[in-house]
Amino acid sequence: MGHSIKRKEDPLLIRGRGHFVDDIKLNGMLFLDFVRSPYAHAKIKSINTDRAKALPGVVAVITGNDLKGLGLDWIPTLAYDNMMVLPTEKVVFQQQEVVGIVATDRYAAADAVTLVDIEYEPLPAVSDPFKALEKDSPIVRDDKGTNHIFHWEAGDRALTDKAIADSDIVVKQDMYYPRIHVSYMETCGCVADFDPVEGHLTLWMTTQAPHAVRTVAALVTKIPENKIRIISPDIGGGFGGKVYVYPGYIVATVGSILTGHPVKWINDRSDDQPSTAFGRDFHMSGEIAAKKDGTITALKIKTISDHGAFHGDANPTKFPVGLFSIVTGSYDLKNAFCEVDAAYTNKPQGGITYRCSFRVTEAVYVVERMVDVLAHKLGMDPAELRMKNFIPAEKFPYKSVLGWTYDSGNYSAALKKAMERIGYADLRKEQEEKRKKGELMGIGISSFTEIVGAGPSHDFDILGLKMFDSAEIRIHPTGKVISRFGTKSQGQGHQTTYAQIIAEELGIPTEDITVEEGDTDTAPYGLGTYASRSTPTAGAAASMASRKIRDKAKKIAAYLLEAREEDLEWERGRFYVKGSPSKGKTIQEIAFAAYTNHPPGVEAGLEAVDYYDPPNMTFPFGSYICVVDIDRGTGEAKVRRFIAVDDCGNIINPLIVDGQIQGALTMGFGTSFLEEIKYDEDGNVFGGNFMDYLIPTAVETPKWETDKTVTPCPHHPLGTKGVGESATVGSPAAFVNAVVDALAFSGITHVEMPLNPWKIRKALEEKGLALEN
Ligand code: MCN
Ligand code: CUN
Repeated sequence: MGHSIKRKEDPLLIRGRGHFVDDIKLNGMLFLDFVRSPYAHAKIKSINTDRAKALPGVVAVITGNDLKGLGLDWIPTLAYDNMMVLPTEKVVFQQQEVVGIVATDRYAAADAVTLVDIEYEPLPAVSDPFKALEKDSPIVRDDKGTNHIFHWEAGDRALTDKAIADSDIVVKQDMYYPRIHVSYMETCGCVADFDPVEGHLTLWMTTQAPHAVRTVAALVTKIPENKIRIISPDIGGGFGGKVYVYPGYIVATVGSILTGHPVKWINDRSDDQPSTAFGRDFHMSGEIAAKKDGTITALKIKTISDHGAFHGDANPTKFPVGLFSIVTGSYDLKNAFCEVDAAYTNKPQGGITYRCSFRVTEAVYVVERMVDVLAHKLGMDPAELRMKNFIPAEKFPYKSVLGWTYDSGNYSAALKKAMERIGYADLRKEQEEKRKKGELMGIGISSFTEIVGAGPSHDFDILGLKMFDSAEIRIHPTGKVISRFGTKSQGQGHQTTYAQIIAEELGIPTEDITVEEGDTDTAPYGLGTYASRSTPTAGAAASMASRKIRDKAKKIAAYLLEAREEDLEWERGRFYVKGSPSKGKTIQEIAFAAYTNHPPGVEAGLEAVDYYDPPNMTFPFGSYICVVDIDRGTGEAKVRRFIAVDDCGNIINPLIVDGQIQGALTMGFGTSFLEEIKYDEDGNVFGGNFMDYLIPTAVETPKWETDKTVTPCPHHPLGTKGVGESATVGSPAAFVNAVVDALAFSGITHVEMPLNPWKIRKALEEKGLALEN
């Protein structure tokens, strides 16, 4: 632990020897493609599949009515809603899957897609959630009769209103967190192989949560759970988008059942981007109040959340908006209130993806932006305002006014370190001088607090499945280890870091430890990888299972050494007799004895399983500082420097953590400057492919500087906290704060993401700051 060993998974991947879903080729395998809706909202008057069926190579054509016969035209989502698999009456978003074509090869399937004749009657669509919540809005979901999904609130509204009324200064700011797509390298897909003789389904699929999917599949299809095997092979990025269940998985399975052949479905990019789950789409109105000296007295946030046509969030909390109530962030606030109203619109489902920690992205963005807006209003330095209001280090564990118990933190230390690294005081002087010369430069801070690691099972479940996670460790006679986990890496490096945890606990070299995940037939039950939960849950389980093995190893060692257990001492990888260090047995010798010479009364073998239910979430945090220079001609904001100081407690592998942070910063950068999916009034999608959805490449991406502080988690067996999403959660506020900081002197209080040159140029023009060509 604490060593930057290279990732064990990489040699295979970089030599092209990975095993992704599309690498699976089975005898007689067929291919599935979809006819998709050109309309956002339309009645289906008729579907004629004759021409498609007549095309050579087409084996089956599957419509919503076919699924209806099987009770599979609608299925439950992970958020207690239902979603259409294929429509029978109307379509509810553009690019929705309408008819599935199963053919002998991909090309025949794609050709047949163009031969299905569907008569639509377009209906008025609603793509704006505010309009969706108005009385005369078109209704997206006829089964619900309303576009209002839920109202949710946290905190004391009356006390917060009173604190706001009693304060010296109040500022308000509206802000929109745009709809974005994770754009993983590998699109979603599966291979479904139903064996009619055994009644057994094997489903290789791009899912982050194989066990949960299997249980839900068993309940929905009535195929017994022991006859369903879900395998998540290598996954080319998930980022939350692969927790959701998509029609492709179900129609491929039905296709295999109907044809008796394996069926493969792989989304094209331009199918995937506009139809799979998106992130964010949160319209927030913030209000923050303070005393003249900068003491923050209250925070109030009102939000309209756009969920698209189905509420499908894989949200393991009892709160419909995930962990948004972490919105008081790093600040010691006495009064806070937040409320969210969620709407159905004619868009695909989503909201909780894209390294979000379940709406923590939105919460951090709004509080970190509001603090900056307040600082500018007060004429106070944003760093000073933060320092003044941080939860002091000595107040941990800290109970927030909205109900969370933060485990540990030292926020001022992280901010101080970031300020020193970047030379904050000098930058402020430089900014002042540049402004006199008419040059625009801005400095943006974000001091975020994350909440990850779901979770304590009393508060966290998916459809009743409790959010623990698991590790199973088997030591074989020669001391080599096979370990299996209920989580599923999509690129996070679990094969390496779990091996490091076991190595730390048992002193067995990492190269002797194999880590397996993602096969429901072999791995112990677990809820999967998302919410940066793997280290807090399955990582802890790896520790606990190792310790169980150590307890048994001690018994065997005592027997072998003819000593009493109490007289044995553990050092990494070895028990020895107290006082005579040369008299000892290595873990490998003990493993061999466990199968060849185990003590009477002790079971043979050396293995353990642990299901770890964490006592609390983990609360990683950090302070990021961004410096931007703005071109008054083009409106381009260029990130000159970006320092990220992260604290995720004790670190298992610094190299992997740095990789996680740099990757997540790049995604935060993309969110802030480039990415956005938009819809026009009729629900036509813009940004549904890589021609007009911009993601950062190595060319645009700034050079990240990273650093850390270490505040161990008090309740995790290794003192670690999760980290996978921290930098995506924390960084957008730093980028936007930097751009607004450059412009604030002119009275600009906010510019919406993505901060493209066009938007910044427009803001400059409005204030007479733009240079003419
Ligand atoms: N780690 C560590 N020390 C710590 C904390 C974590 O060495 N103190 C290591 C872990 O052991 C693990 C990695 O860092 O190898 C991330 O751990 P963790 O924070 O527990 O997060 P998860 O493994 O649960 O990954 C989920 C998280 C989420 S929710 C998204 S979204 C995301 C992310 O990880 N998706 C990713 N990072 C991603 N990285 C890649 N390459 N691909 C994705 O799809
Ligand atoms: Cu919110 S994206 Mo991650 O939790 O899989």
